[in-house]
Amino acid sequence: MTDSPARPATTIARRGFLALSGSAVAAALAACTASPSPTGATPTPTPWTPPAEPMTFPSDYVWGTATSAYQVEGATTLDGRGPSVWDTFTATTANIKGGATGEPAADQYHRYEADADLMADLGVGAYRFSVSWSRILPTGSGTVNQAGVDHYRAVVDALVARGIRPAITLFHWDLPQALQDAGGWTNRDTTARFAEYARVLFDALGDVEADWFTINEPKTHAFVGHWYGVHAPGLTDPDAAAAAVHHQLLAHGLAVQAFRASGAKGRIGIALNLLPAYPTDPDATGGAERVDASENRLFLDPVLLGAYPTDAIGPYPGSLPADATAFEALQLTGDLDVISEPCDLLAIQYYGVTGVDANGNTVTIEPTSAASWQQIRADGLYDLLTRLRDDYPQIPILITENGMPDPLPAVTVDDPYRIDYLRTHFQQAARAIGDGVPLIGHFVWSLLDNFEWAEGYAQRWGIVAVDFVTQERLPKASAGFFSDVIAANAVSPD
Ligand code: IFM
Repeated sequence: MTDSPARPATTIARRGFLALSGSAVAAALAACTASPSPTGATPTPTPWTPPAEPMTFPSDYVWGTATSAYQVEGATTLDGRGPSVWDTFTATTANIKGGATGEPAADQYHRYEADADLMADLGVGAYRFSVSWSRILPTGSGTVNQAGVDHYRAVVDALVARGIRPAITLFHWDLPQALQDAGGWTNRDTTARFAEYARVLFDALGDVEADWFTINEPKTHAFVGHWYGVHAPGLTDPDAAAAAVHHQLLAHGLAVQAFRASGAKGRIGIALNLLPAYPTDPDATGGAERVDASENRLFLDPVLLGAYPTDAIGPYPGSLPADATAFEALQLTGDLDVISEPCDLLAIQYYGVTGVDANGNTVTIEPTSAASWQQIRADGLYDLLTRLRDDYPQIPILITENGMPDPLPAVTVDDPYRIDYLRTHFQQAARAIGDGVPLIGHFVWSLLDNFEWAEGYAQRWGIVAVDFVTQERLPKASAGFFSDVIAANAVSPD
């Protein structure tokens, strides 16, 4: 995710629709789309208070923390790594707050052992990290860089040695620049290159019991990177965004097929950022359904139901304003069968909600964090989870990101707001489990303060602070809170 840039204004004069609001961008940015039902927008939550006794989780519930390669690794030119779109994008200093780059980030390339110790001390059961594609295949395809493979083998071994389950994301937005030069995700061939890359990793690491995530937040990468121009590769073309949606989803399906064919151990799924959309009044229901379609169903339906929704793309407020006919033309026979290749789990990333007004514009209805796109509402998580239970039944759900930034850019270890955020979200997760949601685990974003994309180092999302000069790790109060929750496998009312 990123801070909320202004969504490109879309005025459709012929039909007289209004320009889209900037807050619609925030909605799309919101790291994770909730999936409203195919039949309607998310209902207004009913008030709920936690029980007086601690709420316990299933004995095999997974508690984890998460990061991604470009955000924490640094070492962007070491050991044969090729350049990615984020190296290119950050080279233009105006793209990123403070002119920051992914160098040195949290230097985890060199510090993964110490970070694994840190997680073991906290009692974390799983660590979600991503692999840098251009460390494995420096030009995205062809000759494998063994040093890159060896690095991730060492990371996985360090985790397993401490009893921490690896949760491996294949693509967290850092496309090799050479593939971008050939059209990136607008080029169908990138899907075959992704499957090639995935096969290398399944062969190299598939002996380890792990969770695999194909694509992280395809919505954010498509919309923010290809439509808003705020993330790499910095395009401002809704049709490119639509192509990036389809091709990322197709790449996901191809990788799932490759996973099955490889015989790799573990489970596989896709990580979708979902965003519950609440109509602000009865006239806003239609607009909220369109926001739901573009934010949530555009990703959930093809993966889990094998069909795209018909109301996600087009010249209407809340929709992705691309050419729907051109989007259909990208879909070749059999694509949706590949995209809906059965997964073992659905990974969801939840940060908050959006309101939608009678004009179909997204609006702020809840307090925001330092990330202006983030409207915090804990019971939105419950609504999202129960909606997934009802509309996409029987697939286990894993929350692979959930968290908030500190209010100020300075290092702090005193973060009562984050404790409150985590406590209330854990409560809603426990509530959902009690109501039959097959939720199997919860990862906090993030383990460490890190490079927050267009925000550079100005937004700190870690439960562990990082001094980016000394690389010292300083656990925040929320890390202690999280550790206590893990130890008890329960969350108390306050
Ligand atoms: O930092 C991001 C992450 O890369 C993807 N999900 C949202 C996080 C916070 O913005």
